[in-house]
Amino acid sequence: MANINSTSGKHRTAQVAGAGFAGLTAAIALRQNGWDVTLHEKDSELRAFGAGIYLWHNGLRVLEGIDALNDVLHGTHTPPAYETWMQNKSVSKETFNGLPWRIMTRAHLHNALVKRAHEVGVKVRTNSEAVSAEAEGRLTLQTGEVLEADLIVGADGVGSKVRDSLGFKQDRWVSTDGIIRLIVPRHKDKLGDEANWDNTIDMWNFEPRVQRILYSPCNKDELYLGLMAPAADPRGSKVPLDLDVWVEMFPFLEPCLADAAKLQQARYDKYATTKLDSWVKGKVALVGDSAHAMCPALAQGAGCAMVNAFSLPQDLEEHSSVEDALAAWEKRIRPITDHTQALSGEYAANRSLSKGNMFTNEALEAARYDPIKRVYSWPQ
Ligand code: FAD
Ligand code: 5PR
Repeated sequence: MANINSTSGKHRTAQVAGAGFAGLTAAIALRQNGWDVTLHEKDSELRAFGAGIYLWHNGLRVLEGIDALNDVLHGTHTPPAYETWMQNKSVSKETFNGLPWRIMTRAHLHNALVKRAHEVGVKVRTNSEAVSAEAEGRLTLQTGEVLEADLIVGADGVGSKVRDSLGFKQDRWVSTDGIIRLIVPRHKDKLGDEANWDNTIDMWNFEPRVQRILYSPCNKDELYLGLMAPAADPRGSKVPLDLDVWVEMFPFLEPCLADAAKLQQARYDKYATTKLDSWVKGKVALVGDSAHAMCPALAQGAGCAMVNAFSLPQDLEEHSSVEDALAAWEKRIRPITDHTQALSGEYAANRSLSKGNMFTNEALEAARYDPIKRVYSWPQ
């Protein structure tokens, strides 16, 4: 088996920093390929932050590859269409040629990954914060403990300490539009009959002010709301919600908005983008937002992160040295992420999704990729 270190005959070891979608996927995929994996989470427990998430064919295929798909599909939703409205009028209904996609709560996806990590034998350490890494294969924890491994994975998110300790050249920027993300009860029976409330509905308004709601049903009970307004708009960006300003623009969503306004822990977040000269240094690989945080317009940040994480053991199987494997991995898989990050950033900057019908073949590039077969497998 290629995952047995030929010099010592022992299982190769990986230390993974960060138990978000990227770190969990990397840990499970490596473990499934025979690696001895320890996953470090700085928090006191493994839990998901944020509200809802879209996964497309690429991310769903990763879940299939790590044997977590059936668990995830139960209790999630594929809308009949992805609809776009401008000033309350429908401008497009997209169905992506049958390309699989799915909406779920972040907690649901995270729970399924945590369950799978335990099943395959990933060793999980909570209250374990990584502070730095070295290219030779060392991870240093906040406690001062230094761990040596054949592979270090920095999956510690947009503020990555692993990344920053290694001195990559980085470009980082933050958007002018931001978003409040919440899960609320669906209240489907109270929403009137002006829409198919099982659809995704991306509701844009430019008049009398810029305000948008991305309406995303996650299952029969839970609704993911993304409430977008420019950071410069004090009422639109206020948390907890300024109920009047949202109900005035979206009166038909009042039952859901009233519940949303009760959520005291709501946050307004701007979009962060990070672009690095390289994702790899020696035996250290960066995966997920630590390497490539992107605007969410194409809903592919986690999808790309999961594909990249799942791809790591594939390239590690094909090269005798970890250093060569990581260089090959970045060369092979990175172009999809770079392209998606660029187009997502362009869409966000120009508010392009408001035009409708923007999920072109190009925009769906990342979604069409099949990480198991390692080819674009859609349209079939
Ligand atoms: P994180 O989720 O940030 O996880 C990092 C983990 O590491 C956390 O658990 C953290 O506590 C831990 N940690 C941090 N520092 C350390 C440390 N030093 N040591 C140990 N542990 C540490 N993507 C999609 O695919 N679909 C979508 O629909 C979608 N919608 C989005 C909507 C918005 C508004 C935004 C902003 C993003 C969206 N994304 C979406 C992107 C997606 O959320 C991220 O790309 C993804 O969650 C990144 O996962 P990650 O594991 O890299 O990072
Ligand atoms: N799509 C999704 C999303 O969550 C956001 C956007 C697009 C699924 C942000 O919440 O355009 O900002 C977007």
